[in-house]
Amino acid sequence: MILVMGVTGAGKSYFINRLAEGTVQEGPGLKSQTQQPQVVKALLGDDTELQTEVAIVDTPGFDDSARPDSEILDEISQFLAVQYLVGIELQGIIYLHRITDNRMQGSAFRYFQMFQRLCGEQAFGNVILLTTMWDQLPDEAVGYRREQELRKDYWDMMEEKGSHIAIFDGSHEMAESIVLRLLGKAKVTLDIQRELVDSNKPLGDTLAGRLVASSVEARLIEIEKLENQLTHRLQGLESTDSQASNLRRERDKAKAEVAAQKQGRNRLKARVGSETKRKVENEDGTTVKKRFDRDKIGMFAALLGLGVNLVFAILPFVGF
Ligand SMILES: Nc1nc2c(ncn2[C@@H]2O[C@H](COP(=O)(O)OP(=O)(O)OP(=O)(O)O)[C@@H](O)[C@H]2O)c(=O)[nH]1
Ligand SMILES: [Mg+2]
Repeated sequence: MILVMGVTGAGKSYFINRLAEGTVQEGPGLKSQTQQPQVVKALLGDDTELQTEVAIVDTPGFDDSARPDSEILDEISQFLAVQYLVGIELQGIIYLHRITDNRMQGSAFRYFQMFQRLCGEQAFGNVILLTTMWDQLPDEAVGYRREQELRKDYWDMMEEKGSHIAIFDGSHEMAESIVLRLLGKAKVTLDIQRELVDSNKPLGDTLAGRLVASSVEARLIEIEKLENQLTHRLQGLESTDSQASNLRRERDKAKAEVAAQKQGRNRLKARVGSETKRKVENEDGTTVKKRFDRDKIGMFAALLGLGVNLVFAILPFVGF
């Protein structure tokens, strides 16, 4: 299995569609498009006897506007726990970053920090850090300068520990060669998988979860303060005042985010490992195992309630 990760709009679905046209939905990049992980199944090799199955998983990214980080981490951790428990080999992670972004800030920075902790240093050798959207730059030199900054501030340290850094040119050939590069690697277990499944830690006690928990607390303080300020301002206005309806809309939005952040904070208490074990064991004994027999990828998708999009072939398998 190979994961495609990165913040919303980084080009994850675009990358997968370059591998297999039309398998996942791309979005305009402003609002998160991939709400749930999606699985695309591929066959490697041209000899039907020897063909191996691999799943490429399109994942949801952090998004400043729509969903709390904790909800996204919860989702990612659930499929990582299932993958580990079902016994699917994880060969690598493709981490995408838009070169058109001026600086690593906001959700991109939070996500990257979370990503490093989720993997753990021992898994960095199975990571490809890939910059996207070079064709959207007004001047390539800007891209090379940004890449240098990214390397100096964040990526060099991962490269030293075995990550590979590359530029995605948007082509089918390159998408395929990146996948093949990872498929040549030994399987890896991520830190968060050991923490959740082997140590049965609550999500919020894992290294990645602790980071997300502290950003949830900080955001809650900020947004509750805003909600109170808006409520206070509304109290001084007549309900017919033209300003009032705008303020009320903003206040309701803040209120909804407070509720969503609190709900996300609760999910950080979940013992995702044992929840998943229960799910795998229960389902395993009955329908899922029978239905999928030795098709672990099918079982993975069924346990998570995900669709498997399409089977496509990566050829040739030899020569790397
Ligand atoms: N020109 C160009 N457009 C790209 C590239 N990568 C992505 N896009 C476009 O950018 C937008 C966002 O890309 P997606 O692939 O949907 O982003 P994502 O990472 O899947 O985002 P979420 O699903 O929201 O997490 C889409 O309109 C893509 O077609 C690229 O390398 N070049
Ligand atoms: Mg997507």
